[in-house]
Amino acid sequence: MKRQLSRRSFIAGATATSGLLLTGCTDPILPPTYGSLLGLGEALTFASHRLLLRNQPLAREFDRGSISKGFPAINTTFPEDELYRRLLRGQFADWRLPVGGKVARPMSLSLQDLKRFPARTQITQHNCEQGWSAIAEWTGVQLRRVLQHVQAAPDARYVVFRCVDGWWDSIDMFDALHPQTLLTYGMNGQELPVQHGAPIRLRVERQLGYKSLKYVSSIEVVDRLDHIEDGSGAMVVSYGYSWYAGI
Ligand SMILES: Nc1nc2c(c(=O)[nH]1)N[C@H]1C(S)=C(S)[C@@H](COP(=O)(O)O)O[C@H]1N2
Ligand SMILES: [Mo]
Repeated sequence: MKRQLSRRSFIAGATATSGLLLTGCTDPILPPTYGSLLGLGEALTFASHRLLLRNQPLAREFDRGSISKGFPAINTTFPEDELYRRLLRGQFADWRLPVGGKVARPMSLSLQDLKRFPARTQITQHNCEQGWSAIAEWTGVQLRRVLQHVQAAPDARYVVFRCVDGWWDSIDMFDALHPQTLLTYGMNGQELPVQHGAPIRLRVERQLGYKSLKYVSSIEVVDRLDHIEDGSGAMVVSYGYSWYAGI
């Protein structure tokens, strides 16, 4: 269901947002990269999105006929990692996904474990920051089911993902608990192909394509990001991209 935003409520929202930013009530609503001039624009976008999308509306879903004939595969399309290649040869039977951090029951999940959760299938548009987009059908488990299963701490704030090819990124709980945020193992009705991130690829539908990590190798629930890697929240920040890539 779409809700029309009146100009008045938009202005009210924007004012409230900048109010929140200005009062120094920074902690709960700012992306980890807010402490710079560049970060200010990102923080404003982030805070407005959190306000305007607070009812967690779904990203647009398409019908089967809209699925793109060719879906580009870019950046890493076949990780060079030896262990990865061995697991692939065994059809990922020995692959495990550690889920830990601020959770009551840390565990390592097999692909079968992930497939035992209720599945969700969605046809969505992937939007790459490099200017292309493509539509595909994704099947997987909602991240929120996995977070529930491991009993993520109720006050945890972010989920950090690491990948076989060294990529890492994080999302906040708002996006982590969104019904369309999936750990996918299927694409267009087939097993997820290697070039698109087998065995598990994250889908974060309301952010740009780079947040949808391929080859996910671990999940960590945290309440702060400053002690993770370089503290910026995402590998791509060092390449000039923003941590929050809301669309
Ligand atoms: N681990 C990992 N995740 C990744 C990438 C990558 O190279 N490695 N590229 C990102 C970018 S910029 C995009 S647009 C999409 C590309 O996904 P595709 O190859 O399935 O089209 O994956 C994103 N996730
Ligand atoms: Mo991208």
